[in-house]
Amino acid sequence: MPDGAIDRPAPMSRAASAPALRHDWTTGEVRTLMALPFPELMLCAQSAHRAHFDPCAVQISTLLSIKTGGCPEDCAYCPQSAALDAPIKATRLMAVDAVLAEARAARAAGASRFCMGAAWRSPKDHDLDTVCAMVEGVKALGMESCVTLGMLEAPQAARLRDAGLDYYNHNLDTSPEYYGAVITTRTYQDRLDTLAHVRDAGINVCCGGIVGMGETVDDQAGLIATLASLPRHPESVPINMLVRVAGTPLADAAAVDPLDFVRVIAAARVAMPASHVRLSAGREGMTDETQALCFLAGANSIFYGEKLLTTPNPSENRDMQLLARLGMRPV
Ligand code: SAM
Ligand code: DTB
Ligand code: SF4
Repeated sequence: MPDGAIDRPAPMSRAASAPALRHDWTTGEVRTLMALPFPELMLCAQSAHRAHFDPCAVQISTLLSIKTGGCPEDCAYCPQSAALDAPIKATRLMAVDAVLAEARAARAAGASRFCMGAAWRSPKDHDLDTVCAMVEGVKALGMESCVTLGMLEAPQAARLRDAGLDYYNHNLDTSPEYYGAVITTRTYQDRLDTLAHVRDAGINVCCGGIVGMGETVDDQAGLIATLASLPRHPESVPINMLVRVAGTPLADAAAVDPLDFVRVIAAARVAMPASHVRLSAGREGMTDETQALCFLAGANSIFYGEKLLTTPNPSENRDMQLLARLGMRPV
């Protein structure tokens, strides 16, 4: 072998040789998986990851809040809820041109997907016209589009599909059992209904949850089992570490042990091996080493850009440097 070369295993033929996707995960099974010794769990996660993806590639999405604050829902984690005492100024829906200027900047910085979030319980039909124009504009820039607008009826999902929407984000957030401790203004079934409308419209589903809201490991496992038991695995699975925002009821929630967070990422990867697992909110407070472990556990997507919706995210430089240090590349 020449100097400096390493004896790499031949690249696996992906997907063709992978086991069939399962849709019958139970909470107990996921719980058992998460309780494995760390090296065993990492092996399971990496095997699943490599059967479907290049483990060195990270998908890059940039987020923009197109309508901030004043939301009628009471999600205990969210600074945008009007029911809470968080210092977020409510704004009107942004103009299409202003949104597309941000999308162009995100594309120039290296993002392949542009995600637009609105603090609504559900969109009004005239607001949906504006959002559809944004989706068309983002598509015309050659980027993938994603929106998160709250609950949707089937005809609204069809309109977004007709505008060319690639992904709809709608999180289950936690287990069915713990949901009522976090949100009282809507039900788990409401969320499942919207997910069905989006799926049936043929739009890719982006659906995940939050770790660090005081839930048990069983709740974390219950979330993953529920996601993995949907009729189609969500194509994108964002796993957020709670960003504790002053003024929200969860401002003083106990910090998450980073290794426990890595276990949730690994469980998502094993249960939904062909989905993109996004290491989502919470990276600003994470060390580079924790993020590296998340990538080793199968995370293969991040939010990129200095702001999430209302809270900070690592700088673009820090992210590009981290990926370069790990020999990984943005896609
Ligand atoms: N209003 C829409 C909805 O709830 O579906 C869309 C926007 S909402 C901000 C999107 C997601 O962001 C929530 O479902 C939640 O999972 C996540 N999120 C909100 N605040 C967060 C926080 N403080 N920390 C972590 N994730 C958060
Ligand atoms: C998701 O799962 N995380 C993103 C996106 N989907 C819309 C939102 C994170 C929000 C974090 C708190 C904030 O910045 O307001
Ligand atoms: Fe509103 Fe979404 Fe925040 Fe809940 S998470 S308060 S629905 S913006």
